[in-house]
Amino acid sequence: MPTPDLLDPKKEHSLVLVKPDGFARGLTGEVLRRIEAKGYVLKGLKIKKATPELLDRHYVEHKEKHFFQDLVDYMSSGPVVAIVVEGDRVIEGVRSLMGNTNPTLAAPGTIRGDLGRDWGTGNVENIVHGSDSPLSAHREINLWFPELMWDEEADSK
Ligand code: DAT
Ligand code: MG
Repeated sequence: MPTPDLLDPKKEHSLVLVKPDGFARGLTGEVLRRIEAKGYVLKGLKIKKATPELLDRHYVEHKEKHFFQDLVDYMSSGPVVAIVVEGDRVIEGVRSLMGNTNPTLAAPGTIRGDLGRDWGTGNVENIVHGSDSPLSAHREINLWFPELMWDEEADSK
C-alpha cells in the first residue's frame, strides 16, 4: 500500500498548471475554485519557476511545432502554479473545465472561454494546462512532483 502522502496508483490523476499569465492575473484561486467545486481533490500544490529544460520535457510532443519556442519562452516568463488533482475521470473532466486550446474558440463557461484572451500574433497564452491522457499524466506528475510518485519497482522488490 502506498503511504498516505504518495499518490494512490489505483486512482486517476491530472497535472494541472496555472500558467504565467493566469498566475500574474491573479486567477490561481479561480482555477482552484472551479476544480474543487467540481469535486476533485487536490493532492499536490506548488509555485515554481519552470526552467526551459523542464519545459522541454513537459512539452516533448510539441518540440517540432512552429510555436514551440514561443511556448517555452512564455511558460518560463514567470512562476506557474503546479497542481496534482485526483478524481474519477479527472483527466477528461479537467479538459472539459479548461475548454478549447484557443481561448477565442473555447466555450463560455470554461476557464479559457471565460477568462482567456484572444491569441494575437505570437501570443500563446491560455491560462491553464491539464494532462491529456493517463500516460501524459504519469509522465508530467513525475516531472513536476517526483516526491509524490509511488516507486512501483522498489515496492515489488
Ligand atoms: P492543450 O494545452 O489544450 O493541451 P496542446 O497540447 O495542443 O494544447 O498545446 C500546448 C500549448 O501550446 C497550448 O496550450 C498553447 C500552445 N499552442 C498550441 N497550439 C498552438 C498554436 N496553433 N499556436 C500557438 N500556440 C499553440
Ligand atoms: Mg496538451
